[in-house]
Amino acid sequence: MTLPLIVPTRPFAGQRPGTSGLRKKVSVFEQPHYLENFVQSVFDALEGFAGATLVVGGDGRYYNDVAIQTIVRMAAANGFGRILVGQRGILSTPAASCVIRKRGAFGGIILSASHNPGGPDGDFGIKYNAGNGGPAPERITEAIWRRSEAIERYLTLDTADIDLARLGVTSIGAAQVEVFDPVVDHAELMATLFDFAAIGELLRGGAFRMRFDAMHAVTGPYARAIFVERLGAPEASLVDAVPLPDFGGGHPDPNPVYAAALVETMFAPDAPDFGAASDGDGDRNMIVGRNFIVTPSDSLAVLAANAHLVPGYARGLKGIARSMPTSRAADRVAAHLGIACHETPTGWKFFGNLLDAGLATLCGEESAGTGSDHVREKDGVWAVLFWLNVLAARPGESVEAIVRDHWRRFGRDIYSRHDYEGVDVVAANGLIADLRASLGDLPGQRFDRGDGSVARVTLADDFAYTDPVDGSVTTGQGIRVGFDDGSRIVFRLSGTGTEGATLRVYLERFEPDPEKQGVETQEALGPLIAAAERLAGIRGRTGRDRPTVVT
Ligand code: VG1
Ligand code: CO
Repeated sequence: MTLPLIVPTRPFAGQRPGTSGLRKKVSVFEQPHYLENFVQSVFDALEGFAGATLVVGGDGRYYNDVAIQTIVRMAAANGFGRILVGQRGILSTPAASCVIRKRGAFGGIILSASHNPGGPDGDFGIKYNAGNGGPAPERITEAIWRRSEAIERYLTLDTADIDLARLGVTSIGAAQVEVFDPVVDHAELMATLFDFAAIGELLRGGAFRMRFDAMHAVTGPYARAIFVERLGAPEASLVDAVPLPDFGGGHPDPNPVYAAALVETMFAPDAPDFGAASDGDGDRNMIVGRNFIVTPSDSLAVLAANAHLVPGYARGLKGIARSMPTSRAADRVAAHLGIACHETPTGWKFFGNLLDAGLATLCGEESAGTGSDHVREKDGVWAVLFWLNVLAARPGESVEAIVRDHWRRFGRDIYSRHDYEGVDVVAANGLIADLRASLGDLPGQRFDRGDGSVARVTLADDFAYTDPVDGSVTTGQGIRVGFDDGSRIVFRLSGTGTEGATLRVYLERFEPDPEKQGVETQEALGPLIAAAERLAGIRGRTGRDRPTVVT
């Protein structure tokens, strides 16, 4: 038997996981021992996995295959008994969550930088998911980071690469490595939740056309297996459905800026009825109707309000959870249904406890993430199927009609996020620090509402969260400024970028009057945008006169 090699190493600074794992430039990960140090720190932060199962896979981006070979050897050397690897190294984030749960694995390692660009000059990332299938909670990610600061050695094996293309089991050291089909388990789970007969009828009928843009990222194979092979949608419904290591040079972030091609198709005269896209690792979703983009916060609310039409959720929702910067649209549905709506910090890791404890069924984030208790990650293909199921159950109603009807019933939370990417780190930190310092002075301040009336600040704080299940406290999660007319501005810095800082400004205003709900979003938010500038001095501090991305 091959004995583990003990390789001496020294710590790298900065191996602290962010909103969703450790993300760095590929060139950073390519440094000798960099990946190994982090992986060993993960294993050192865990206990009790001798002989247990580890799931490994990624979004197919550049360096995915190299990293998988390294991780497999290290997992075997560290005493895992069985290592499950997605064929060709492919495994979407939600599918990884599904497989960890279904196969009773101890945990999993997912290689992805999600919506960040890939390729030799792009980004790479790695995250650990626990046995519930969800992102490691902060208790574990902080332990991994502390370990990485003191690491002196890692364990590996001197063995040949495994063949990632061939399904089946091989031995390495004392461990068995199983290369498995990455789409089957997830597709089977989807079939238990949705009315595949009704969706299939809709997609095969000819009167309804969909377009799914996989952005050359991981969802291509999942979309083909489900929409085409199981549900009978024409092959032409899929675009950019072959995963590429550099995502075809694109930015696999499903929003109107980076998925402009899909938006163009959906706004053309002969547009399909339904459009959708997913991101690098398949956990995000963008939903577009004909001439109509669905705001992710609205999408969560619409799905919640229509969940009774979907077999997997027809028995009712236990609760809803949304990240703090996500609009309050879902809260209104929760109130209507008589269930709780939990407000968590940004990042899916905060939903895990609520889902495990049965306190929430649906979860969502404004960043195009929606999911449920079927796994412990957000799930792009799941969200698309949910929408298709709703459309099948409300025949003749378009995506736009369904959303407008929702606004009429619940009111419209007019919402937008402005991102300032690649901003100077010192300037961005200064902006947030000064806002934090001014919180005490804000309540009572008056801001012009744009129609001659004024709104007063009623809430100004730095969001902190106490997990209702384990009591853990997370602080510093974003500056919230709330007004007496229900409007809100949130400022926070991204925890997923790799270059400089990204400032996110989240803006929302409630419009209950159906007569006024047709307004253009940026126009309707104009006074709030001006208030954000007055509060934070964004232009002067960042040197930018407009956001990089508006969603
Ligand atoms: C962003 C989003 C957040 C999401 C996270 C991971 O984080 O805002 O809602 O959970 O990405 O999504 P940040 O810290 O950059 O705002 V993914 O698809 O990258 O796993
Ligand atoms: Co993602």
